[in-house]
Amino acid sequence: MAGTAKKQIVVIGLGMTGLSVVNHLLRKGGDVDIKVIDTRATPPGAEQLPSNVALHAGGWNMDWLLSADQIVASPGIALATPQLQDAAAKGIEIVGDIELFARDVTAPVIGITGSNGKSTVTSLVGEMAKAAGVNVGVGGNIGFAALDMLAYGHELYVLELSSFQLETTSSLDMAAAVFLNLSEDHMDRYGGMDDYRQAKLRIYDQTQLAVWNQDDIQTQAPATTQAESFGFSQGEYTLTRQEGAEWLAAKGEPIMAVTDIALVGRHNVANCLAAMALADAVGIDRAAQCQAMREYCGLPHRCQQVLEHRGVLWVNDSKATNPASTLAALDGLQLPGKLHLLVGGDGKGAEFSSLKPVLAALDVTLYCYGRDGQAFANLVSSPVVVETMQQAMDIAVETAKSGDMVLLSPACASFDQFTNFMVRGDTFTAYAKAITEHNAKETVSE
Ligand code: LKM
Repeated sequence: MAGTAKKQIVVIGLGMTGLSVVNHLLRKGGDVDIKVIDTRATPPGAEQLPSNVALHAGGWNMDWLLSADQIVASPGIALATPQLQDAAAKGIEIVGDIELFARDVTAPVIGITGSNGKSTVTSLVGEMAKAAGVNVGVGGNIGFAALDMLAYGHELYVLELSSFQLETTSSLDMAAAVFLNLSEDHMDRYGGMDDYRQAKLRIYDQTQLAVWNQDDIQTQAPATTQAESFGFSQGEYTLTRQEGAEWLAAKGEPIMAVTDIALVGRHNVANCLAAMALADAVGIDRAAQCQAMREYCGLPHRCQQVLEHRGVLWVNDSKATNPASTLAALDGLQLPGKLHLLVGGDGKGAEFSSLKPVLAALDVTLYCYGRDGQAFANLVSSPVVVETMQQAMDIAVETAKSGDMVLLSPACASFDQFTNFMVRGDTFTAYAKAITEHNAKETVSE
């Protein structure tokens, strides 16, 4: 058997990432046999799986798993899963999609992690690179899977990296990397905050430049890191005063007025400083950086105004999947009327008490829905507790008055009731349109 056996590769978890792994391995060719295991009964993307790749769905196949030469695990499956632990104990290599990307990429890579802001910084650095005329690939944990981009031979890759992706990555050489901030998230997958932080700190293991948030000491690279290091917020990339106004500054040089940034909110000023540090590291010129900061208005599902109806604003912040993200949405919010805030879903073991003082300072009705909706009910004196987001919206459309805002910023993952936060945001937007139109017709016929 030895010498003739093909390399057995088992991919765990289908979906977009699993498919990108399979397609990458097929493109590479060679003497490999690829199999897929997905514990879900109907794995997403099964219909796109090439027919020559075997799939075991709805549970484990320990024969496949334990006879593998390499296991490629989805970020959706914990390494602590007993079946994966059994494979690891047998000495079988377990990697993730980003590790496979690392082994084949030849162009420079920028990596971005953090509890919040990573998609914004990833997209903004991508816009800076595009403005400079660079053929850039932007993806990873957002948009395109990293391995799907490899086939296009970009000149630069900007990757958003989740803590789960970093756990299964060990040889990603980067030109620059940032750990933006740390706040409570994913406590259903980690033993505690330190485990979660250690996973994120892996981003600095093989980077030439470590960019960290000097307002959040937990993001600092360990003393053993070989990399050069720059700080943002405080440090090399900070704020200064120029012509009586607040300006972004890089290494002592004023760059542009904060009021010229298209993104809104104080946290986005910090995001711009981090993006500049990363862009500088790969030689993207300052004019291109500034153009992107003046023009880039942010992501869908991130505090996105979806409609205005009878003076009521409907805002989709479905991307708020942890409490700090919802806090950022509420920070500095000023309204002529009342805030109708929709929270709840899959709480991932988080504590929501940090929202209490902020809610106390607002004229707010709190709508709590989903599996962990109850966990929010003690934050205000008269919460509206319902089962679904749509039920909350039905009540909000009847009670909201001109000057009010209906804000979906749930502080939770969506997995209890939706496929992902994007589907949740699209559902919010479509349902808001439907019920406000209905509400308009009802009034006309009355
Ligand atoms: N075998 C097998 C599997 C593989 C994967 C079984 C299985 C899964 C579940 O799939 C996923 C996919 C992606 C589970 C995840 C994914 C991503 C769990 C967590 C994340 S995440 O943390 O990176 N992003 C979520 C978060 O909470 O931040 C996004 C939440 C949302 O609402 O979209 F079941």
